[in-house]
Amino acid sequence: MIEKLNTIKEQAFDEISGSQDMASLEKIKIKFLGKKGELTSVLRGMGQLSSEERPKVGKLANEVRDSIQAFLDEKIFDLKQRAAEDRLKEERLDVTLPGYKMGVGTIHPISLVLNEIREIFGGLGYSVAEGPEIESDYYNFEALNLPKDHPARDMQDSFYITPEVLLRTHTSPVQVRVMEKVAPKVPVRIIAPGKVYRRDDDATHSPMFHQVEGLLIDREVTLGDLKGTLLAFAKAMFGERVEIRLRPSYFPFTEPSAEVDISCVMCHGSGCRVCSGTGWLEILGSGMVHPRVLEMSGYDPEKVRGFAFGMGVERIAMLKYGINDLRLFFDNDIRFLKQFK
Ligand code: 2NM
Repeated sequence: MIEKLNTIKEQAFDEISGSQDMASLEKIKIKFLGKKGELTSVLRGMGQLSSEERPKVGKLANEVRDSIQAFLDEKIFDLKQRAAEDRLKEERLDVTLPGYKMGVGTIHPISLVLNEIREIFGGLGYSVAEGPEIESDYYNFEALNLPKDHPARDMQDSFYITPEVLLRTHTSPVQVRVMEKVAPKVPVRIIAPGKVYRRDDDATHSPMFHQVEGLLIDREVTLGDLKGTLLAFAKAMFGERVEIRLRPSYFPFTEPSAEVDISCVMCHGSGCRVCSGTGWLEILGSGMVHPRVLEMSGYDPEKVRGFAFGMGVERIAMLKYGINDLRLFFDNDIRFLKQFK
């Protein structure tokens, strides 16, 4: 019987060594260790043994079973290990290969110009203020010296949500909100960039466009300060050769008021198609803040003065980049957009 057990062990080890897959290992396990396996049949015959032999044979049978099981486990572990290594080799990635090329977007020309305006006025000590695009009649009109029956309200036909709530027609309400909050503190130096809405829609007017308005309040502020500030802005935006001129104008929220022109970016003043032969291009509106506007927002117009200005960002971008059609900004045609890098 001892012989038989040793033979079983040898045979099992041989077969396990020669096996290359899990299925055949499973068969080997059943063949040697299963309920109807070789080892079991030897154990069944143990009844015939003498009481001296039985413990010895029993001990050996246990050792044989354990060693076969251990060798099986070892082989299964090896097989799994090899399978994992094979998979790793097969699925190997060369992480040094160049990746897929991603299309990189470009910044919209309006955003480019907005960023540049923020940068220029940032350098002059202005900070950026923002406010809601849905505004009350009070902030959009009333507080800017435009009472309900004022004829100048016709200049900016608006999108109304209720009779008292509308889409802002300019970013001036942002300036009013700031003045209310900080008055009577001076100096105030802010720009208010953002989207504004007017009931206009043709080749040169869009119902939504972008504005930047600026406001400065201090104890001594003059029209000369306004002109110097706007000249510095014009030169930074369009080049050092640029000159400006102020023409008298009217806004309800400023007195006096002025339109500001720059010398033509195309012909530098000699007259061409772009400037209709005048040598000048209008770029913004401006003026000294009306005393009533200062007063309504909590400032004493006897003690402080302010200047303010407002520009259309689309118009600035068209002049700066030589764009001749406003609608190009809103068509989202990438052949247009990708030219701005
Ligand atoms: C313009 C022209 C002139 C302006 C006035 C104010 C405020 F709030 F201070 F009264 N903000 N912006 C202003 C003045 C805007 O845009 C063409």
